[in-house]
Amino acid sequence: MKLFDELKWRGLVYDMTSPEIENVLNEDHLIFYLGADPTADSLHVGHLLAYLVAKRLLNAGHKPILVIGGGTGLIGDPSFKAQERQLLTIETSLKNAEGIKKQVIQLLPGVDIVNNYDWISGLNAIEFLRDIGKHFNVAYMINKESVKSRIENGISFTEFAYQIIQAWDFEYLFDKYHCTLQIGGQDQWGNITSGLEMIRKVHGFEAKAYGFTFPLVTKADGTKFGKSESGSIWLDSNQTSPYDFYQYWINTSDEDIITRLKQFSFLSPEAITDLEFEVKNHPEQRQAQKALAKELTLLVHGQTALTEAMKISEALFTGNVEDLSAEEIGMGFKDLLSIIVSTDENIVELLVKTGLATSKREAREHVHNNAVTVNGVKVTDTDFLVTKTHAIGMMYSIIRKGKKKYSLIKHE
Ligand code: 383
Repeated sequence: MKLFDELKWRGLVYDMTSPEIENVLNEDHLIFYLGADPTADSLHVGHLLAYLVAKRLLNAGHKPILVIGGGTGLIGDPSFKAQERQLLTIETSLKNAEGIKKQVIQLLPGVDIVNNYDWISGLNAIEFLRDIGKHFNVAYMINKESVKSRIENGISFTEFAYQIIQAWDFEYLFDKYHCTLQIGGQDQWGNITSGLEMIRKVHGFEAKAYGFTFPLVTKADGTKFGKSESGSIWLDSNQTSPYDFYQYWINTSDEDIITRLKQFSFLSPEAITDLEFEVKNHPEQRQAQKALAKELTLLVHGQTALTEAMKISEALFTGNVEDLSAEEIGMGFKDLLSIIVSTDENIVELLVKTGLATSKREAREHVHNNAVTVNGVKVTDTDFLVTKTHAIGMMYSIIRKGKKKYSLIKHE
């Protein structure tokens, strides 16, 4: 399949500034760019889609330039944002930019990365207004869908001027590197087209440059993509552990998983069609979810982290938790009901305290029925003590009742 047809098949084409793009993407070798602002010190899975689109273009022979918005991040993109943003300090913007840069390198090794702080910070007010601002008609700027609601409800000149700065980036990269295509999510359409506007004003109407956007990722149940109960799914392993990252994809619904594979995976259309068959016929095996979770965890976190994430998942599934380290338990049980104890405690008491039994009588029955294990070892005596000395890493004890009910005891 040719690049453009594949992007279409994967549901990654939202809009483009010219129908020529199809041919240009299929036949030419372009220099293109994608930008991200360092509003946080890590990218999240929404950004991941954008970098994967860049990777698809790269694999098809186009050359990416990845722009980190150290400069634009200081202004704040108002596109489809309901409210004015809190300004970042220069230190935060540059520090965040470093964090993001590392992740971008992990995703697209060897690709050119530039920080727009390098050219934007040198601009003075007279140059900004005379050399750049003069190319923009205010009516044109006001009419952008991306800032419409803000024009009505309030926008500072700072954020209103953002589109001009991103437009200048495109013109700058066009001029300096012959970069002729900017890609971005559908929210970036207004900024991308402002860039084309500037390129035409400066370089003449015959100047060939293009914009291409991909759609926002949506979920069948209407909830927001990229969030779990504990918040955003970040690429930084300190903010979202590789295990949680892995689980996020594993938990994709059967309804969404094929769409998600098309968008996020590099598996061939044939392989994805095979997985579609599996979802229809053996949904309980979750093969499609596992394939996606594996591929993305490997890409973002590497082989060691993937192996560990799979080990934790497997242990929780089979109940063989005694093989896990304290650290792995901390990750795997993060969202599970857990209680903290400061002394050794009796198993019957703990079964009640953790809600695994509703009464002591019921708790004793569970023990007599051989249904209770502590750290993978069967408990047969109702006088059994759960102790810190026997805890995993002197820190955690895992009580399991029946096949699938767990609770975590943390020893102080
Ligand atoms: C800055 C300077 C440029 C070109 C682009 C930018 C960043 C852009 C922006 N993008 C979003 C971001 O940084 O704000 N103004 O959070 C997101 N992107 C990508 C994609 C997306 C967009 O980084 O749709 C999701 O990830 O375009 O929201 O010269």
